[in-house]
Amino acid sequence: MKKTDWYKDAIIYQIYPRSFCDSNGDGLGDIPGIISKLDYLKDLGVNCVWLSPVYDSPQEDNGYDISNYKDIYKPFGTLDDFKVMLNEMHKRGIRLIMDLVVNHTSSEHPWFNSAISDKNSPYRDYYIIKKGKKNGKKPPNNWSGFFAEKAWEKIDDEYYYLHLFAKGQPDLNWENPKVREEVKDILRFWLDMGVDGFRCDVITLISKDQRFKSVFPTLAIAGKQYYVNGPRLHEYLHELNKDVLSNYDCMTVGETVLSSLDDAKLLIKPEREELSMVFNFDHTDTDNFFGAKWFYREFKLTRLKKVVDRWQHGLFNCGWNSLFIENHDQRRCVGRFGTNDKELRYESATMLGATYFMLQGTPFIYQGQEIGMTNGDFTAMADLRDVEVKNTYKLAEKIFFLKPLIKKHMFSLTRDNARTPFQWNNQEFAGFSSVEPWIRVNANKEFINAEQDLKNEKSINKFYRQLIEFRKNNEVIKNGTYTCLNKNNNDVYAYKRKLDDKEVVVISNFKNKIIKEKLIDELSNYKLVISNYSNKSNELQPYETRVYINY
Ligand code: TEU
Repeated sequence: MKKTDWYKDAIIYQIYPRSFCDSNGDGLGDIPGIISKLDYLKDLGVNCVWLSPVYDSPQEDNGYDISNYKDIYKPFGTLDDFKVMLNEMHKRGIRLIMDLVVNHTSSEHPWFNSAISDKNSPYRDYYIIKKGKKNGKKPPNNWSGFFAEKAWEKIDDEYYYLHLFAKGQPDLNWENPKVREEVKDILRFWLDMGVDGFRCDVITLISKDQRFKSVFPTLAIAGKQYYVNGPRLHEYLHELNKDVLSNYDCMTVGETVLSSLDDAKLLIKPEREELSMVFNFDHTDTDNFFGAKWFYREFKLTRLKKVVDRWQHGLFNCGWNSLFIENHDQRRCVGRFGTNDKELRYESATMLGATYFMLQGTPFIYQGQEIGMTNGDFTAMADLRDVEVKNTYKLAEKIFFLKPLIKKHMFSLTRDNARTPFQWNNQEFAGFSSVEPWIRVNANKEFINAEQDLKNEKSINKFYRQLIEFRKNNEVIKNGTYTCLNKNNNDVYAYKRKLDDKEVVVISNFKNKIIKEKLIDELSNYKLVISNYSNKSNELQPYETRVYINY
């Protein structure tokens, strides 16, 4: 099969199945629900879907804990439903990429059950199982994971298993060639069914330094120098590529937490034959310290520009960027990056949309982003569902300086913010379900919902349609250079894309105030093609955005 670069022309919509559309009234989204909304996606103009995990799972981490890689979580539907969905997508010119979660399985996966119940099990070596220190009283080392817990859990008096995420997510042992063969087998299973690629969950964690050394000091994510971008990462990815991925016309996007631009280059330079793209988090970390979201700090536009400049220049002609401002682990973008999720919600949502959409790379839209859904309206711990926030809260209760910090930001920073039910209409359960959903519907569904948005004169969805339409077949956006026009300006983001003598210029006001912008005077011969105000003066309105072309 000849490999093509179709992903460079993709506009990818992420579906978080639990929260998208519930067809059978059990409060959980499902595959038939997704099928019923495919025309909505087609109308939006996207040509690819990234589906968060739908595999069988005890759902400790909402499906990122898989107990059977070749079946569907029953409340979401069946394999037959999945095949119908895939076919219906393809009929509409929409490709499908699956979430591939293979750093860890669920602790309810039969491999793990066998591994921990029998020391001689052939599956024992599928996981990272080690003897504890001090006759088993202490874990093998002092690593901690991503969900505010120690990384080792006891199996019996002597042994522990490694889990970099929740206890129910034991890490696989990629050193074992049999594990790698299992992963290849999973890839082939779905690719042969016709899926078009994978978003590879925490893929940079799969290779662990086999010395399993303790670290000092033991801050959050202790030991990361021994398990992020580990010694055999590139070898493993190249192996998957060579043995499986290269035989299909598919793409991969790796989720690369804690990775730099240089790390990314090694993962995606085409000649290295590893991944197609990566998700980096430098831009979503512009409003925190140390890349740790709980250490919140005020957003600053110049900081964002620096990051975007670095990645746009850094991957030009040697890799390909992924572009995103939301996903299921991030809070909603309206109200973030200095914007406003109340009276200027339309302006904020559209400004952010236009600003990232004209960059070089493949844009991703997270469900609900295209109608300007906001963070959840949580007021009590009982409203929250996510294992990460629950664990973090537990830890914070024990550590005096963390407690006030986390309590203050818990509701605004929890991943649950992105996971509230999709607001289709203003009915009791937002048209998502006929019963009380698994996580509460935001009360603002009364006025923030897809049906209403599409009727509004100021429709966020229709603005996104314009962005998508503009990008399609646009060579300047696809291949042009990127230049930031006002690096040190902390209020307005202006950048130019250029290919031969064709130019696209984007100017976005990141502030809730009117700003006189001299650059606009220089664009008098350019055509204004997209904007979120009907203003033509050189005074930018709050959160105004404009896209100009010279051709
Ligand atoms: O996320 C990896 C990851 O590092 C994030 O969970 C991160 O720790 C968090 O967003 C910080 O707030 C991936 C998935 O996207 C996530 O949903 C899973 O929970 C996680 O892997 C484990 O599979």
